[in-house]
Amino acid sequence: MAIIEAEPYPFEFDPARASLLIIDMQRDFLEPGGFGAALGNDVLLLRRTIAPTRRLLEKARAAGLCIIHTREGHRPDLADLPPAKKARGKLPTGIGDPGPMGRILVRGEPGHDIIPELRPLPGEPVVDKPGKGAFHATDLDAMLKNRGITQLIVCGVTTEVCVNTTVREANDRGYDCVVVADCVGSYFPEFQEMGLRMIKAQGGIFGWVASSEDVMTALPAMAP
Ligand code: TIU
Repeated sequence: MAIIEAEPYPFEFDPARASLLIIDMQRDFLEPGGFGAALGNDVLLLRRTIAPTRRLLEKARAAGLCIIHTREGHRPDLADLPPAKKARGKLPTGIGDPGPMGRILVRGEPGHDIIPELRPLPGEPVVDKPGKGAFHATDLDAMLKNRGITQLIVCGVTTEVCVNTTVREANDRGYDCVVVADCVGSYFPEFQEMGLRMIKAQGGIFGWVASSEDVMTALPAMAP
């Protein structure tokens, strides 16, 4: 057991029962021309998460931590795309439509891929999710339970959408979540701040918030 310095109070970290969960670090959210941009956002705001997440990912790999990646997206036939999600925003170019990185948020298209800086290694599960929460309509819960995992160290985008939704789903399923403040990003600075405050308020109503430095300090040293 190790301690992660975190808010609202130190987190008792058990690396053998923990997973690093990296949410939706996809080209469609972090590069120009994808879904994030179609929604009117400046994707550059998310890119500050890439370097610290890469450092944390490398350290977590070296420590032997379970790593799980997620991607938001839909089947090429869009059969799993709720009409309400497709219609939302009345976008001229929306989910399933052609964009500069292929069809937006469609599995198998270049924009749906995880950014090259954080590419999963063979053996690291990638969970394809049709919703904002990573537990909705996926096998993530079974994967975690099968590995005996009860603690999630959470990175990814965006803080107030897929990260918060996933943390809330995890919390209701009995997982302890630590959200890594500099490894989650929002297109909106005020949502970044409030998205983190909502997690750690009221004694950690949804979980903990820590810096990547503090998580890395608590990770065990590389096995010989
Ligand atoms: N729009 C936005 O902020 N996020 C999403 O649509 N998906 C995720 O957060 N992954």
